[in-house]
Amino acid sequence: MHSIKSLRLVLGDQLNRHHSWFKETDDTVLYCMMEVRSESEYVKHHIQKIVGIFGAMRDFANALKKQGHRIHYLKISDRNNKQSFVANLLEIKEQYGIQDFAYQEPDEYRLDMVLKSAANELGIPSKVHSTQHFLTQRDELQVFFEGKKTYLMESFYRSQRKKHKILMDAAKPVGGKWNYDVENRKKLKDLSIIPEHKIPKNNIMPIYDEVINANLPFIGSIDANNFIWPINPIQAEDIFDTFLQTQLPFFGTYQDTMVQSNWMLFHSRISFALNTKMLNPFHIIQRAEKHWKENQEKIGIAQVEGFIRQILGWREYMRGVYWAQMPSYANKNYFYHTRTLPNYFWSGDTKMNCIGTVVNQSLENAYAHHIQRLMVTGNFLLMAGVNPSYVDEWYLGIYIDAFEWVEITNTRGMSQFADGGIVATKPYISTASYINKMGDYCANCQYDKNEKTGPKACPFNSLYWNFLDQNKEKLQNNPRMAMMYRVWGKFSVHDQQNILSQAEYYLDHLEEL
Ligand code: FAD
Ligand code: DLZ
Ligand code: SF4
Repeated sequence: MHSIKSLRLVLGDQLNRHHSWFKETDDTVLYCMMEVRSESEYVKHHIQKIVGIFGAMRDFANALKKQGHRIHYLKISDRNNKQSFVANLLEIKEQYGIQDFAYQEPDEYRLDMVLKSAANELGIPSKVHSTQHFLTQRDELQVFFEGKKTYLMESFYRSQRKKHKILMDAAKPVGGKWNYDVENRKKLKDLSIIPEHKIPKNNIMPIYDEVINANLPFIGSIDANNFIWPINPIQAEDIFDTFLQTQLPFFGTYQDTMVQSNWMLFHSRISFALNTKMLNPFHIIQRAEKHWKENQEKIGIAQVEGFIRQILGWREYMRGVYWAQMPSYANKNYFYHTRTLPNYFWSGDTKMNCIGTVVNQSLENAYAHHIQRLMVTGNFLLMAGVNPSYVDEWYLGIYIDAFEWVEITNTRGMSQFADGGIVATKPYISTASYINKMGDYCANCQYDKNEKTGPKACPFNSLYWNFLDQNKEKLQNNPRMAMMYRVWGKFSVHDQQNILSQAEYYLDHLEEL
């Protein structure tokens, strides 16, 4: 065996087994991976997120070892673990007499800074490599929208469809339309069509015990004997295979539906595997397109286009926005919101059935589907005027798929409109009417979905009109908001006063809702 010369760092969300680094073994290269407090404490993560990332990292390291690669793996419980990337890297350099260092582009601005300065501190030549995961470069979106104030996802998405020849019929979109979103708005009435879901049952108890012994802060619950998230590509592919067979045929149609008794519906639940790079997005897109082509009698174009748009469009777009806008994006607060996050976001203990259901489900599974994140929790926090930094902290901690590049752009941008309209063309707010139209929460709620005022009035109703009223200057010239301002203008002054008083009362008693 040759002596080690080069050190290569692999982060917890860089578990790409097909990376060119791993094609051939080389005795002079040492890979290092580390479970560190510094990564586990920057927000209070869900226990399933911590344990899931450590589980997937360990599985990845074992697979590399089996292939013959040399690995230095630091577990959270190891005595010689200095618990930060920089301190561990300095120690490893001395221990092995390392002469050069390489790492893959981190997806997070904070870590980009940390690793740049770590590379300096090491005082040896260093190199940054691509993660070979995304379909676009970090700065591709910025170049695409050069000089523009808003970044329209749809135009970026179309350019990606053409560039990668996805769902294309020569120069035209397959089926004649680029986007079938208008067909994706059905409420699910027949619950019997919800398919059996594929859920792994990993025994992850040893890692859970180590995390508990290390006293890492966390939120949420876990069944560590039957851990429900994939920890390797085989399990992730298995979930995706099942999705193609049973959920994709309904994906687009019921994308925005909400059902109290089912948290998975027709969603793929591959975001954790994608964001940790166990799955490759291009491979997923190609498999979805191929599966659709072979099963067109069962799967309509609206279903597959809706799914592909999320990955080829939204996911790449959000990453591009992140790198175009960071670090200033993390301080954006267009409405100057200052309130703190109500305690029931940590406990689920609220009279609002929609919020209670989504928060409890999130604490239990580290997951909520898109419309729950956007139109239940996000909608409420925006209308309640909660400071976007607290909102970010909650979303970044609670979801298993939450990594800042895709969390902050969705939360601060799409959901809280804190960027003033870079990502979204209007704030995503609604009364109970939308929540009731798309789901079944209102039927079991202590509040009345139809009331705007009075002790039983649904808080979403008065908060909605109050939000519009309070932010008139910033929003009334937005063409997409014009109709709602016209409706508000038709309320009598007396009714407007009552609604605004009701909202004021709710905002003063936010913790009691
Ligand atoms: P599916 O509904 O099956 O969609 C398939 C895939 O498309 C997802 O796995 C995901 O990779 C991609 N996708 C879908 N919507 C988006 C989107 N808006 N932005 C980027 N990719 C998307 N997604 C994250 O991956 N991490 C986050 O931290 C995150 N935070 C969010 C916060 C808020 C407030 C909102 C409104 C959305 C957030 N999303 C986030 C986007 C989306 O909700 C999740 O990607 C999705 O719920 C993951 O579940 P799934 O894999 O079952 O997705
Ligand atoms: C989220 C996370 C956690 C909880 N722990 C670790 C860890 O101990 N070691 C590690 O390499 N990565 C961890 N991660 C993921 C990183 O925070 C992730 O690499 C960054 O968020 C960059 O996207
Ligand atoms: Fe939510 Fe209001 Fe419906 Fe209750 S009535 S579930 S608070 S939207």
